[in-house]
Amino acid sequence: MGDQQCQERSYLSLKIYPPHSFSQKALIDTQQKYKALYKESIDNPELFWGKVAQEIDWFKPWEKTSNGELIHPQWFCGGSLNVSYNCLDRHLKGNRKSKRALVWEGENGESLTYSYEELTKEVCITANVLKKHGVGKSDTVVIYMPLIPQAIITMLACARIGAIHNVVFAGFSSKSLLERILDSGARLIVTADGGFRRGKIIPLKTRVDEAASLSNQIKKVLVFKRTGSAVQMIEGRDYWMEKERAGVEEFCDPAVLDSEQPLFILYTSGTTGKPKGIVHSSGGYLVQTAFSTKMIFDLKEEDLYWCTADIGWITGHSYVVYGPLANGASIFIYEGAPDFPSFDRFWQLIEKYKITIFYTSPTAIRAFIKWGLQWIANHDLSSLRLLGSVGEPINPEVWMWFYRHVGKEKCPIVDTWWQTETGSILISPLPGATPMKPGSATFPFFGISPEVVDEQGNPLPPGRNGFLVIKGPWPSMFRGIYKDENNYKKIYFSRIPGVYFTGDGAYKDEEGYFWITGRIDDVINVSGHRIGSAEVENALVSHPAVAEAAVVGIPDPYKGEALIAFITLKEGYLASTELVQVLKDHVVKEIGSLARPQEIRFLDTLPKTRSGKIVRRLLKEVSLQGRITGDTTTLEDSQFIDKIGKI
Ligand code: 6R9
Repeated sequence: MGDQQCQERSYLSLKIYPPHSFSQKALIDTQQKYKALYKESIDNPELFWGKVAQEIDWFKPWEKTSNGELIHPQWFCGGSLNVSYNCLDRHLKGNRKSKRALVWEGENGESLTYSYEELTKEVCITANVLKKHGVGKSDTVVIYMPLIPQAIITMLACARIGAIHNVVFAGFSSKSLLERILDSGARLIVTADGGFRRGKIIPLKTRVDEAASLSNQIKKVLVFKRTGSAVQMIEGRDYWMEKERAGVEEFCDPAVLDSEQPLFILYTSGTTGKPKGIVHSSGGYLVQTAFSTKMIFDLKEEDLYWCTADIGWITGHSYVVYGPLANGASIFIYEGAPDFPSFDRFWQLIEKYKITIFYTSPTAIRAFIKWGLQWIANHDLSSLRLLGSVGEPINPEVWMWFYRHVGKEKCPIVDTWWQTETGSILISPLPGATPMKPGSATFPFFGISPEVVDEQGNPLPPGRNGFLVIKGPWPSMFRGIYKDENNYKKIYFSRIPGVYFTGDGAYKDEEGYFWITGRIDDVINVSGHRIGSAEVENALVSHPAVAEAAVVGIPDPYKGEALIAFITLKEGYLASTELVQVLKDHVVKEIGSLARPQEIRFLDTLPKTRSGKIVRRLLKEVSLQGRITGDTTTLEDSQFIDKIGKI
């Protein structure tokens, strides 16, 4: 066993208690209190969530807390509310009118601050522009933007009028964008002329033009100015936001919406070749994101909270925008990458703005470790009081580095496990109460009953790895896959009936701590982003040289997992380093740079079962060990094993 592995093992038995100074002021300050409230929440979920829901403002109170269903759940039935009202207007009544709602820094160093009053006004103006362009309740609006305040303003503007936003991450290609536009039925897109990333301009409007040219579904494009780069504007279709906002009213009445009104659709990768449009509600989603933000991040009025996720992902929806703003928190967002123009960009920002809560990903932390302590040493990070991690399992030694060098051993770390589908965090420490174990997401949040089970759904004893499932519904649970009822039922509720199937593997230790071991399906987690093997395979096969493709994920010291593609070529094509480059570029063009394979390997045949299914498991083993140990009796081509051993 190597030194590093030895160290990892020794961290596994480590328990770190929340610093006393933190617990003293925390909302939940002892494990006993957590346990008592948790028991209450499980014994009587209706009563529990009913109480929690009173923390948000309802235009009309709900009649029934929930319909009790796991499949097609409904929460706060009969109630009506407006999510943007809850994130904005209600704070104006109290003393938060001039409180900072949003602080932003651009990659080029520009900075902007919006008070709650200013943010409300901007949201109203944008909502009125959307209305002027014909957007109404339940219409879908695609948002394809860099991380600038206007992106958040547009999300809230949709929420204000009951339109359903579909945010597409700015790193996705025009093809991926088009796929999401078509599936969600959007006729209007909100974008920017471009965004800054590592000194370069991401040509967002050009990509929108490409997507729009391939379909006549897109009738209107509203464009914010960010980079000032020249863009083509098509008369009657494209409009500058700056011009459109002039002349609209500065107030927009928040629409009175049913608790179950969809708030947004967000696409995420699954095991099929097509991303799934995950649909979230208004009432249940807001109640649980607001409550979990308050409890898990132990929010205080003076906090300046920075979650580094992009709004293109669920973390950006729940823990950049809706959860914190519903609590009247001050949020910070940054447009650029952590390594530009220098490796200490994030530390500069924490020091400059006196950030108090810093929520990021294991991938980012692994990069900080790689760049070295010299980048962090000269910065004053004493404003920090709480750290968080999300998106992938965090290695214990990466956890320790974060704890020591960023938190200086005085900040608890909340390792938060959840998914696009769950809407909010389901397993996490409570920072003032939970004794932490580096690498474990620890215990379930209030109202949540996770279990580790075998293929038949039987609970497994401590230490045994199995499937992570969740028993019973919770308010922020997704309401479906957009226009895909079959897969909704099949993927999440069929394999083990009666529970929600997460697609993750996990085990519980003797003390009941949950340890998430990663995906058990064909979803690969690269730098915290979910990528479906089948999507990358489809992209590869769409190239004329490729006959067949199989994509697997292998552990990567920096990205968590890296993509390895195995391909067979069509007649007349020869393997070469040039072709490798061409194929990598092709995937980037088809999906986006996040799906670029790290390696492409050529084979003359792919391993298949007798029924013709590619056995990715074998390819993964080969990539990892250079040899095959698993069961191979169902393989069609037994020669394959000899062949692959030689590549
Ligand atoms: C929030 C988010 C979900 C998948 C999930 C799991 C992995 C997320 C994790 C974690 C271990 C954590 N994941 N948080 N694994 N520890 N704290 O990331 O949503 O993009 O839908 O990804 O990410 O594998 O199933 P999403």
